[in-house]
Amino acid sequence: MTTFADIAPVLERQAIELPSWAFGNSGTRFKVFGTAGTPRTAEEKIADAATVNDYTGLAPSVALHIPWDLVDDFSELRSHAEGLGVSLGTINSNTFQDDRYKFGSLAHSDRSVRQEAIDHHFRCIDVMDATGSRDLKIWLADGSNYPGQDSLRSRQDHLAESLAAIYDRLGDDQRLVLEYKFFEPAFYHTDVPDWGTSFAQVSALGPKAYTCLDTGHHAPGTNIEFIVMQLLRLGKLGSFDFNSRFYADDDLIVGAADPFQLFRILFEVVNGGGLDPDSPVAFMLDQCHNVEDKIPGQIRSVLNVQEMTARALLVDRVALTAAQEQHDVLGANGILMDAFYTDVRPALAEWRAARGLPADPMAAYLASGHQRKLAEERVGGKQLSWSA
Ligand code: PSV
Ligand code: MN
Repeated sequence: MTTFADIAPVLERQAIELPSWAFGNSGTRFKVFGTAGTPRTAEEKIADAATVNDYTGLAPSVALHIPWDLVDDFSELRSHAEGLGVSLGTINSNTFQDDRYKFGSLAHSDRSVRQEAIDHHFRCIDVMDATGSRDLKIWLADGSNYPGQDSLRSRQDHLAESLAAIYDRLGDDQRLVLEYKFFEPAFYHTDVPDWGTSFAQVSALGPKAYTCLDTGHHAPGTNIEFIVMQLLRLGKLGSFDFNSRFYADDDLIVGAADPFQLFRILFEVVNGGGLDPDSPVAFMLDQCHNVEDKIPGQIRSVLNVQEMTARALLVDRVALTAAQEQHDVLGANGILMDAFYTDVRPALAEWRAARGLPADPMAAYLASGHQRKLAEERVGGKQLSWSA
């Protein structure tokens, strides 16, 4: 039997990075709705991320997207964050919103466009030097829409060359994580569509390059936990972008669409040492809150990850191994399901209270009046959204 006391030390070190863009307005191609109190500056986004951490104790860092979060002085932004009790985390590059990248960026057929994209990543590394960030996250919109439009093979070779140039620029303590996505915005082929391609590319680079797994970037029915197991086994799972999907890359609250899938993923994370103290795995959210308030949306998200982590840790592994060895199919499955169905919320509430955190962070935030205060204070200026 594994008890809550047994798993507490792991919960203690759990950290989930928040995306700055979760606090801006977002939407679909049909409409972006504004919300009162939405940040107008990178500083305000960081303040909102710090609020999530204040209520949960789970989110000590915030990821930036460049150029969405471009400021004149990143050292100042770093001090601002640290003053609020959070650090600046992953730097996300962006080569998907500029006209020059219409036919791709790091995999483009034209050398000069590739160089511009490489230079953008060099600037991101400069930002990392100022913010103290460890990870450069690369997600590419590169791909094509029609068979024959471009050479799949040459683009892959260009990509390898571009990534090598970026990798060479990394400092000793910096890492590159390469995210994959099977489609969108390109619809015929994507240059980094799957974990295998990301793995092949990062393996060619060296030990400071890893794969980033965004839970929304797989075809329906994909066994994501198998990929998690494999990447951990290969030592190349660098980070997660957590979110939920019903249909495409929905970017909804993690654990909202399929809590059982999140449990299965975290079960493999635990098995593969992803929560060990020296683990290379960074846990991040990549979400947008189109119709719900953003701060409580992020609070709900990190709590969902914590709850499923606790359940995954509670699996009776001794009993499970014994059942597996005896080929006790239903017994083994039952042991896993027992942990999944355990309501850890009362124990987590107590655990929080013992640490001076609100027992119920959602209720405490709603009762605090903070959301109303932000709406009153943040008048004028231009609310930020999913763009620079
Ligand atoms: C692409 O869909 C993606 O998952 C990448 O991580 C981007 O940086 C992010 O979404 C923007 O929300
Ligand atoms: Mn992502």
